[in-house]
Amino acid sequence: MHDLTAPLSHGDYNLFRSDVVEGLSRPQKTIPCRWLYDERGSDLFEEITRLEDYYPTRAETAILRARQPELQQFAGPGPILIEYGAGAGVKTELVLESLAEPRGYVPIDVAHEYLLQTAHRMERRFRSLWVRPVERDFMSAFEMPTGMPAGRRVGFFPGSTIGNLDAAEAEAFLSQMLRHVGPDGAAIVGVDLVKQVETLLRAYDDSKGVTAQFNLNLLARINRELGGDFRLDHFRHLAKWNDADRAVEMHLLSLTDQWASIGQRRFQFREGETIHTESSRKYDREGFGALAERAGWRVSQAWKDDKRLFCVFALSP
Ligand code: AVI
Repeated sequence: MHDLTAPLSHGDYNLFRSDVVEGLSRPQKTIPCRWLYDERGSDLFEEITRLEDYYPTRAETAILRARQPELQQFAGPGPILIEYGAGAGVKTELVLESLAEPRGYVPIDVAHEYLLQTAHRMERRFRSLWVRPVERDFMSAFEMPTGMPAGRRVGFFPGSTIGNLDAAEAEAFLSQMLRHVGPDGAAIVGVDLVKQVETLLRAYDDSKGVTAQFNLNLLARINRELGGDFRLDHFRHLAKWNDADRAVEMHLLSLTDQWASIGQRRFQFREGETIHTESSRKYDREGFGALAERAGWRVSQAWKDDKRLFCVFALSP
């Protein structure tokens, strides 16, 4: 999901512009969270994952490390790992190391540079591994590459990225993953858990202000790439808990009555009005289990960290 380098293609430019214009025309202004990840946004997100206040990356890595023997047993001998939204592939090495003689690795991401870097790194690190990067948005419908070696296919979706999908998207994603791995396959999915609201809000409004920069960078990107004239100092980052959706939401709060333009289009903002830029849904075991079941999976194992902040689910068809 991380767009590392490339300037927007014509098609992406049109999509970005129409998503922003359409989203800012709604009663609750909103911009899809995928646009947070330009080069600067991707760098800021990597910085977030290293913050003390942002616990999910640390907790998930600790689980994957502690459960290496169980992961190996779950995946079986000679598996093929399929990683959705591979990005920089930070946790990939940890999982590939756990597996017994993995035969293949298929990283999937829209970020060309990250994808190739990760693919090459894994090829060098695991000499006999069959590696085929797939440059696709993991939410689009697509097929696995041809010529995959025989072996159990294991889908890998770490980082609680599933939390950034709404219920329908999450179910569609899990269904497609099941189609990709087939009836003999498996999946490993990292999911952030519901917890004290205070802990959640600290993770999404960190004391160093990196998440605030990450969120405000979206307005800088609109100014730069779409010719907008947003005044960044007239907006503030806001993280809030939506109890009905069980999600932490990021918003950009207008600090004053103001107008902003994108080309010929003008948008009015009232003081206190917000642009909703991301939802990060949190689950419990039952809630995620029910979602997985609707998509044709069953929970085989659910591994939590010591503080029960995060859960890695092992799913079977
Ligand atoms: C990528 N995704 C799982 C992150 C999350 O926690 O929802 C994105 C993020 N937004 C703010 N901080 C991190």
